[in-house]
Parts: sequence; structure tokens; C-alpha cells
Amino acid sequence: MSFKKFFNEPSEHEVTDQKLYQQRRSFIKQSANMMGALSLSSIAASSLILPSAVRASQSCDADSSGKFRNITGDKPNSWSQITRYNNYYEFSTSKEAIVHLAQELTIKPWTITIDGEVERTLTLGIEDILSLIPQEERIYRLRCVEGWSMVIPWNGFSLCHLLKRVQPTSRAKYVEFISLLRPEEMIGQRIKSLDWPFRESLRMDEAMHPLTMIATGLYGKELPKQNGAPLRLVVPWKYAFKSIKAITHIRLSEHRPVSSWQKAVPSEYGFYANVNPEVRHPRWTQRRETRIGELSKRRTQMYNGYAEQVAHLYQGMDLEKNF
Ligand SMILES: Nc1nc2c(c(=O)[nH]1)N[C@H]1C(S)=C(S)[C@@H](COP(=O)(O)O)O[C@H]1N2
Ligand SMILES: [Mo]
Repeated sequence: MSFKKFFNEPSEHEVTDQKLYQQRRSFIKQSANMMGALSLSSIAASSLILPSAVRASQSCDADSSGKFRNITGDKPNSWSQITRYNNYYEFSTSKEAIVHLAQELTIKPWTITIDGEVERTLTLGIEDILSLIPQEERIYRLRCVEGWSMVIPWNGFSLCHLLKRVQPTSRAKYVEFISLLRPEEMIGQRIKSLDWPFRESLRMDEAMHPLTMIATGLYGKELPKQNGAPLRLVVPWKYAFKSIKAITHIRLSEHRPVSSWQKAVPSEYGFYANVNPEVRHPRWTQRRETRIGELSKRRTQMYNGYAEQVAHLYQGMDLEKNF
């Protein structure tokens, strides 16, 4: 099956916004040319056969073009604030050291495999992903569990645009993300600060929510290595440790996976990790936060300011228990 057929088939009836559709057409034209030169050998031939329709519950129909550009109206932090103060235990536990140590990482070539409870296992190169899914800018809050926050202008796309392409089975209830394991380049992996590789997971409906994003860029430039290049997850209503960097593997499963921080300290890090000023971390309150670059503290908002978009996902749940 041709590359063109592969990417056109599902988009034609799923994309409702005419402009985005046109944009995508020209994207596909461009990338089809480009792909002629590029090798598709990394993609298993069987994975190229896509179903003509995707079940409604799993489709990415909430077309998000422009809708989530900056729903909180925040002013972004500077490039230097965002790229010089990072958490990335694969390199170091020191936030200021990451910018230097992460430059050792080789990010080309890079492939990502999506498997588990799917009809079609898919292995894609980062170039394939960039050319098949239109990228948009979204300014999102990032709230670390330690009490600091930033506002970050990401470039990327809703994760659901990628997930719908593997056609999740009816047993797919969770989505697990696994980071790169490469201790030769990731010197923090030579010590057991965590059980490597780093893992995170979401419930299926959280993963399919259009706010949930795969970031591939920052401020319109390539994503810096310290921020998770070439691709990382961004879930703006959850504490930032859920936003896993340097993803190489996505696995859909029936049973709830255990994520790295949950495994390391289950009493402090729950599966949900939704930003919630009412539920304290065992060692500190979550009521306030320090926006990097500001002197006085801000009040932390429920779901990090995204309650209108995501509160319905947790209706009826005891948030003290499901922290
Ligand atoms: N693979 C991986 N992803 C990770 C982490 C990590 O240690 N390893 N740290 C998390 C934490 S605790 C935070 S606060 C954010 C920081 O993202 P930033 O450096 O882009 O601001 O990345 C998250 N993603
Ligand atoms: Mo964090």
C-alpha cells in the first residue's frame, strides 16, 4: 500500500475543519515527495494497512486546530527559563545540570513503536510522524509536584491523532509510555535512582483527550534534548512527572500499568497525579506554586486551570484516594 493511501484514508472523513484539511493535503503532497527519497523500511509492511473507519469512541473527532492555543491566557516563560531548569533523572537529579548532560544524547535515528491492545502494530520514524500529522502551537501550564510552575509554548499535536492510527481494541483501557534506555549516553541511568527505563501511563480516555499532546518542538524550534527530544508527552492538567520525555514505545493494555514514580514511592505518587490544591503531597501542601521568574506565589488551580476541559473525566471519583 502506498504512503499516500496510508495517510489519506482515515483523514478524509475524520477531519472536519476545512482549513486543516487543506493544510493536511499540502502536507501530504510535500511529504509524499519527501518520502519517496526517505526509506520506509522501518515500518513493517503489515502495519501500513489501515482500516477505513475508526470506531467513534476512539476517534479524534474533537478537532482541535487552534482551539487550545492558549486557553489559560498565560504569558510564556522565556526560552532560557524553559531550557535551563529541567527534571530528567536519566541524566541527573540536578535541574541545572540537565541542559549540559542531555547534549550527549543521539536522537537521530529515532523510532517509536505502538503495540499491545491494537489491531495494527506500528513502528514510525520521527520524520514520518512529523510529516504525517500537522503540528500546531499550544501554550500550556506545566506544574511540577515540587511546587514550581512554568508556561511553555509547545509545538506538536494531540496524541489521539497518533493513537487512532493503530486502532485500539476494545480491551485497551490504558496507555503506557516508555522512555529510551541507553545508559551509555544517559549517565543518570548508570545509577538506580529509578527503575529504568522511565515509564508513565494514562487511562485511555485521558490519552484520547485532545488536550493531551505529543510535543516535538518549543517556541517554533526543534525540541531541545533537555526537554525530551525528539518527542515527549504533555498532559497539562497533571503534575509534570506524567509528561514523559524521549518516548520510544507506547503500549496499550487492558490492565493498569505501574509508572516509575508510583513504583518508587507509592505513598507520594499516585496513578492519576491530577493537579489538585486540596490534596496535599505527604511532605508538602499543593495549595500554592512558584511560577518560575516571579517573586510572589500563586494559588494553584484545580486541574492546573483546565477543569472546564477535563473535570468530567473524574466525576464521582474520590480524589483523595485516587491521587
Ligand atoms: N523520561 C523522563 N521524563 C520526565 C522526567 C524524567 O525524569 N524522565 N521528569 C518529569 C518531571 S518530574 C518534570 S517536572 C518534567 C519537566 O519537564 P521540562 O524539563 O520540559 O520542564 O519532565 C517529566 N518527564
Ligand atoms: Mo516534576
